[in-house]
Parts: sequence; structure tokens; C-alpha cells
Amino acid sequence: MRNLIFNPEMECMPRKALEALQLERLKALVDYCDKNVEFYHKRFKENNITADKFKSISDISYIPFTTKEDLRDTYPFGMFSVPNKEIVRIHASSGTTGNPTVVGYTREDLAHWSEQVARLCYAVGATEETIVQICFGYGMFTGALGLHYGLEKIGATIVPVSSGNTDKQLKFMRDFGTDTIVATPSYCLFLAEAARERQDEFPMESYRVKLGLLGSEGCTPEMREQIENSWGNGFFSTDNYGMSELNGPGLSGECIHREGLHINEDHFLCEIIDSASGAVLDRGATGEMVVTALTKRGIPMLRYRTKDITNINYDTCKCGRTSARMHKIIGRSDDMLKIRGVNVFPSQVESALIGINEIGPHYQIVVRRQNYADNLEVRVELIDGTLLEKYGELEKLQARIHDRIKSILGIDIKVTLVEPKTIERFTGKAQRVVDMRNS
Ligand code: DLL
Repeated sequence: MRNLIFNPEMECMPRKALEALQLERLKALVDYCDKNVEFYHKRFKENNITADKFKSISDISYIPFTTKEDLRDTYPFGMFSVPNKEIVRIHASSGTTGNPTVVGYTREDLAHWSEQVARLCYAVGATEETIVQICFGYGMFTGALGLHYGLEKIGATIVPVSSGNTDKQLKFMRDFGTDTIVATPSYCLFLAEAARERQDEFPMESYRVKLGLLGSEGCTPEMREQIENSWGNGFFSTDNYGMSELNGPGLSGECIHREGLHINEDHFLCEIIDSASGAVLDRGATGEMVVTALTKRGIPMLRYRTKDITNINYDTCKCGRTSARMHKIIGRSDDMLKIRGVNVFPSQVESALIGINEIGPHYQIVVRRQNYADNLEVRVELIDGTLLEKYGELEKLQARIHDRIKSILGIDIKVTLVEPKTIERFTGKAQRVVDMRNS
């Protein structure tokens, strides 16, 4: 495969020059936030921070962290730095705990975002010849539009089919000669298996797909192998990472060597911290990634705590890029789960269960992978075991709990009511989640 680099000046910049650029951008950002975002202005004042204090990029540690809670507390536009007339797009996080986190983009932000995504897609073979089906849901989620405009910048032909409707997805793939799929790993696998199930009518040779630009959720090496074998015909996929608070997809992605995800470091300054103490860890150590978006202006983000656990390798890659590479996401420092593209916190399930008199406080969330999609089962303990014999009442209660949880999470779940005292008790922190996806 070719070793093409979309923006060699930025992607292959010597590290010294890159760090000088990061410092210059950091100082400009601090100055900008001081003047334009009350939230940061107050923090800088409290901590005696001014742009001229920054002599090297490690001085970033003077700045306090920004968290998801800060965004929620200032919902919806409290952290925006420009008036509405300069915001040309709004997205929001997929999670539903409390207020969503809302992000706004200026025209310049959108241009940067498209460039960030374009680099990652180009790195693995997307060109103007590419016919790409975007199978992420279009909407407030950043995945679909992020990839859409990044690929459009390259000149690819975009099929904005969105998610769902398997038969139509497969028909378009065959009829349009789609060669690239943008999706979550689980949906990409689901589509491959669906194609295989229809082989008698439409043989696998009728598909030309050979590249999967995957992301938004974790993908183990085993799952990647399964995806690639299911499509067959040399299908190759890469892992792409990002989050709505930091534009969306485009923060990092794998090149053809797949030895870590290249970070767009001229736009994002990444640190690894110890999640418990907040201390910055040495280069190469594993911990929570904290990201400063150096060029984002609509809603600037300084030292944003991603809660994602990884480590960063600063060696130059075989592809020639000097940009640092982050390890695939290893886990989360909180208990957030990503289910079919939606961020789910166990606390949301708990809040849905409060106030239902027939059930006790003990519950368990079981995550399984069925038909290549992740599913949640919420197991709840009844207070009165005799209810298990009253089917009518039991069904009604089950439906009530189901609807409450569904209205909060926005995804379908299965509710199972179990006998009193059958859910495991914990002396320490309760293990509410049983994740069976990799077992
Ligand atoms: O998932 C942005 C995105 C869209 C990235 C499409 C790549 C492709 P959010 O919905 O805000 O944004 O969710 C962000 O999802 O903090 C991670 O925990 C998780 N996540 C995103 N990409 C990956 C990945 C988008 N490649 C949260 N591997 C992040 C593992 C991922 N987890």
C-alpha cells in the first residue's frame, strides 16, 4: 500500500519545531481564552496565569483541568467564546446523564476539523476515487458529519446512508461499488455477516469494499481479525479516535502500519496523568489522557480530562510521520460504557430505578455482544419474591422499568426481575457492570 501523507509539512515536522509550534499556539490560546471565555478568565485569575508565563509546553501543567461537568454546569453555551453569529454548527455528546455536553464550531473550526479527519483517511488509502458509505448515524453525534467533511476534503464520493436498514446498505454497496465503510467496528462486522447470510443471492464477490475507517468504540485485535475475515478479499481496517468535546473524530487514527494512533499534534497537545492524583506522568507511562485543543475557538478546551486510558509513543513511525502515536484505548477511568455508539453511565440506570417501590437498591448491568451489536440487560432485585408468580403484574413492572430506562438512555435494553437477595453484594465498591463482550 502507498505511504501517502496529506499534509507532510505538519505531519512530518521535526519534533523540536512541532513543540515550538505547540507552545506558540498554546500561548495564543491562553491569551484568547482569557479575553473571551469568562470561565477560563476566572480560573486564570484565581491561579495567576498569564500567557507570558509559558516558557515550554510542559508549563501547561499550570492550567487546571477542564471536565465534562464543567461543560454540563455551563450548559448550553456558557463556554462558547464567540457570539452565536460566528457559530456555524452545534453538536452534542451522545450520553444522556444530566445536561448533554454541547459544542459549537466556528467556520475556522470546521476547516481544521475536516483537515484533521482528511489526514487520517488519506493515510490509509482514501482518495478522490474512493466511494465511501458513511454508516454512522447523522445527527448530533459527531461521527457522521466529521468523517463526511474530512472525506469530502479529499474528494471522495460520499454515500451518506447513515445507520440501519441493512438490506439497503448492502444494495448500495453492491450497486455503487462502495469500497470504503465508515462505521463502528461492531456495525461493520454486523454488515459483513449480513452480507454473508445473503451469499446465495448475492455472492461476496459482488462487494468491492476493501477499507474500513472504524472508530468511536473499542475494537480488540480479535474483533478486527473477525471483521477483516468476514469481509474477506483483503479488507483492511483502522482504528480512529476522538470525542465531541475535542471536535469529534480526527484527534488520532492509525496509519497503514497500525502501530498506534497518530495524534494530530499541531492541533492537540496531549498529556498522560494519574487519574487519582492528577499528576502528569512521564512519557510512555499509561494513564488518563488529557487533551488541549490548540486551534479550537468556538468552544476552546484546555486540559480536557478524557477519562480514556492509554499511553503515548513519541518515536517516529515507519510511515515517516513524526507525530506521536497513542495506544488503542485501554479502558476508562470512570465507568462509562459505549453501547451502539451511545455513552452510557451505570448511574443513569440507577437514577431510572429510584422511586420504584417494588424493587430494591440492588441491580446489575450485563453487557453482551449479540449479533455483533452490544446489548444491555439490567437485572433488578424484587423486594417481594412472590411477585415472580404473578405474571401479569410482573410483566407490567418489567415494562415500566424498561420504558423508564429507555427514555433516559435512548437505547433499548432488556430488563430481568430476579428474586430478592440473588444479586451479588460487595463490601467495597459495588461492581455493577458485568461486561461479557470479550469473554
Ligand atoms: O465517538 C467521536 C468519534 C466518532 C470518534 C467517530 C471516532 C469515530 P463521543 O460520542 O463524544 O465521540 O464519544 C467519545 O468514545 O471518550 C472514548 O471513550 C470512546 N471512543 C471514541 N473513539 C474510540 C476508539 C466519538 N477508537 C468517547 N476506541 C471517547 C475506543 C473510543 N474508544
